[in-house]
Amino acid sequence: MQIKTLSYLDELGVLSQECTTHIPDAILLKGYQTMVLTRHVDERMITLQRQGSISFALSSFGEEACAVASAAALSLEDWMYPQYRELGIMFWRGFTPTEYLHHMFGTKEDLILGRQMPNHFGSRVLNVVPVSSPIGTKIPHAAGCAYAMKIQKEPTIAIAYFGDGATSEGDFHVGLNFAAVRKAPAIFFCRNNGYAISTPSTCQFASDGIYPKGIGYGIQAFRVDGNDFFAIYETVSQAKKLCLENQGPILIEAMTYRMGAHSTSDDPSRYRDDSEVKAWEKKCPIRRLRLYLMAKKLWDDAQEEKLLNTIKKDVDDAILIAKKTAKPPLQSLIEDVYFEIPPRLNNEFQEIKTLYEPHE
Ligand SMILES: Cc1ncc(C[n+]2csc(CCOP(=O)(O)OP(=O)(O)O)c2C)c(N)n1
Repeated sequence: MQIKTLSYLDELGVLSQECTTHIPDAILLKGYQTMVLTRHVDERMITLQRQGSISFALSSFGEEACAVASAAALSLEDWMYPQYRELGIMFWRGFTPTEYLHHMFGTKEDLILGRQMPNHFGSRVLNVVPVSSPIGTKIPHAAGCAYAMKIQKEPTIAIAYFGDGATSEGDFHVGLNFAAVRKAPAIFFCRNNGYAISTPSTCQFASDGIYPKGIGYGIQAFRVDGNDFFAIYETVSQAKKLCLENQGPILIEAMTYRMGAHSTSDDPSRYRDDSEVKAWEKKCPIRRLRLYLMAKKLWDDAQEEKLLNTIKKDVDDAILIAKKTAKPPLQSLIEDVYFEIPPRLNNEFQEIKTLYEPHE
């Protein structure tokens, strides 16, 4: 079986064929600016981790279009279940650098009060369910959420994002099968970025990528160029339409590449050749969209400089604010799970209190 990869925007920023979905210029411009912001924030987080200011960071270098273009094609009422390389969905939906920095520093203003690792973002008002570390667990959650929306006749969908590695988890198979049987309006968005930490996809599965796994469950699948804003936007728009016509769920395999290390705990030079990374530089989703916008006279060098200066200032300010903000109260460690705190937990808390030296 020959699987076609949908692609519109070439490496020079030229549309190789007319995109059948009309994408308003305002969406392209906001999408571009959101990808640039995401890239800059990711870079700064890695530096902060190296300086010892935060404990950990993951980036979405090279994969920004997957998050931003898919978020652009959906509406705020659609539920999102990110893995961890989807920071772009947060910024698209209006999360500010300051809100993100509070999360990365685990301050008292962090929406989850520092109870999670950095990069485990989420927001109730933005309909983004917080990231959790165990890979794949959000896939059945999204399937269940989508099914609930179908029962309640809500005109919305749920989208679960994950990497190729997550498709080797049982949760992937459980989630897809459940959603397929119940025709739940769910979009399963797989970023096939070539690696699960140090394991290349060639050592992960014998199938031709992820696409056939959807077909195996009776799910309509699409394979797209994951570095092409146009192809992703169109496919996700189409997927949502199919879901709402009760033809879902849909599996999307976005072909992309993890340009950075897996995380700040990883050294990719131990397991992959730099030439591979270099070859993907030309496919950068941000560069491709910038070239397109410039050729269409929607963007120029002066606007680029202004954008970079604004982003730099916003992120500098956000870092200063987060650094100055107190940590959450120690008591928050044991709150928000039980209506009444069980005695054993309380005893443990009393013990922790004797060891605790406040940072403020
Ligand atoms: C259930 C589970 N097993 C293993 C891990 C360790 N782990 C964290 S990220 C990761 C790789 C995931 O790869 P993939 O889904 O392809 O996403 P990518 O990091 O490439 O974006 C692994 C194995 C985990 N967090 N959870």
